Order: sequence, then structure tokens, then C-alpha cells
Amino acid sequence: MNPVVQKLRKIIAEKKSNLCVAADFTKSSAVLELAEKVGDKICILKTHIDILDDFTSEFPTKLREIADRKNFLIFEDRKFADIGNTVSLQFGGGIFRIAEWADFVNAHSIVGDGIVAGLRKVNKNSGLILLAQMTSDGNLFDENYALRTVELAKSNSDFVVGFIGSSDRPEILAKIRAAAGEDFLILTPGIKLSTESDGLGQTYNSPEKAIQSGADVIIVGRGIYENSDPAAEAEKYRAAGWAARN
Ligand code: S5P
Repeated sequence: MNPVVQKLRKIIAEKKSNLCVAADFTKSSAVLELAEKVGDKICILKTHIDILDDFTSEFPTKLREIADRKNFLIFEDRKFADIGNTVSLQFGGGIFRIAEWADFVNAHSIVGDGIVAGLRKVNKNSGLILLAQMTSDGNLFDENYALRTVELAKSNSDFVVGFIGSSDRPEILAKIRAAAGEDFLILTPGIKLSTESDGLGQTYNSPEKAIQSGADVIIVGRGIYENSDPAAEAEKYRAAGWAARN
């Protein structure tokens, strides 16, 4: 098993938290402030590094310092989707140098084995998460795609550590869990305590539904960071996600 999964499971147990916060801000300071506020409540902080309009190489160093102090891991939601050679350049280089600081990254499985090989070549210490489903309305993911993604993961289990799944199709999520077994992680976005839509096709479900359908980790963005008290709101999601186990 990839050591990063053992690290995550330890954090989840210690902090009684299966909550990942998506810090979808365009200013570095806003991400760092949110990390300070919710850091004690979360097991993972998820970044979209390429939406920052003031990125400098100091940002990942500062985020890592908070992550180490507050005991959470960092997941860069890059959703790689190209041939092996190109993704290896995207992962290792550019201005973001994701491979130097991300504990987890994700990729689309549609590309096949080559994407896994290209990313592994750069840094096999990060854990790779494959998108088996998505939460956007009308997406083209189906059961066959999800289960073939699980096969791809199983044949690369030194590096692939889990899946993105959606509790909007809980019957497929449950099949992903059954096919993958308990060693792989399933992370589920599209989570909100009030499940209204965002007008842009995001589908929302409750923490309970996600965990009961087989997810290990819930990913919450706007439900937490748009609240006037993100720390208190994160605690509500942490408690709901934790209580929903078994
Ligand atoms: O299928 C997906 C996969 C991902 S990683 N649907 C998603 O929403 N995400 C990400 O989860 C998305 O990019 C965003 O960062 C987060 C959900 O944010 P929210 O504000 O809707 O909770």
C-alpha cells in the first residue's frame, strides 16, 4: 500500500475527520487563511493551483507548513488527462511543480495506462486518484467506465490509491466500492448540507448519503468556504461525515 494512504488513514482516525475541504480561491492568502481556520477539522485540503492569480513558489511551502502543523494532507485537483509524456511534464514542471508538494493528485482514466506511467515516473510518492465518476449533471461517466477505472487502478495499485466517486449515482458508487475492496480510497465531492444546485450543473448530496454509499472522504467546497464562519461550518460537516460511518 502507498504510504500516503496509511498516513491519511492515521489522520482520519486521530482527528475523527473524513472531511476534505476544497479551497477554490483565486488568492493565495485566502487559501492559507482557510487552511488556518479549518485545518483542525479536516484530513485533506484540496487545491486548484491553476486558479490562483498570484501564485508564487512560496505558496506551496506556506501551505505545507500549515498542513504539517495542523496534520492534514494536500490534494491537488489537477485532473490530468493527456498522454504519459505530456502529463509527466505537467506534473513535474511548469511554474507549479505539483510533484514537489502534493500528497495526492488525480487523473482521468480515459487515457489508459500511459497516464499512470507518465505520472508515476515523476513521483510515485504522491498517491494517484482516478476519476471513476463525476458529479456534474449530464456527465458521460457510466457504470462500465467506472468499473474499468477500478480495473486500471488494481493493476497499478503501487501508485493508484483511490477514486473520485459521486453519490448522485449511489448504485454505481456502491459497485465501485465492491469492486475496489477496502484498500482503495473513495472521495466524493458534490456535498452540501443544504442540497440546492449551483446553477452550473453541480449536483449536491448529503454527507450521510455519500458515506453510506461507500465513500471514505467527503469533499466540501462552497458549503464551507462561503459560510461566514467556515471553522464552525467545517465542524458540522466533520461531525456529520464521521457520524455517518457504519
Ligand atoms: O466530479 C467532481 C470532481 C471534483 S474533484 N466534481 C467536483 O465538484 N469536483 C471538485 O470538488 C470541484 O472541482 C470543486 O473543487 C469541488 C466541489 O466544490 P463545491 O463548491 O461544489 O463543493
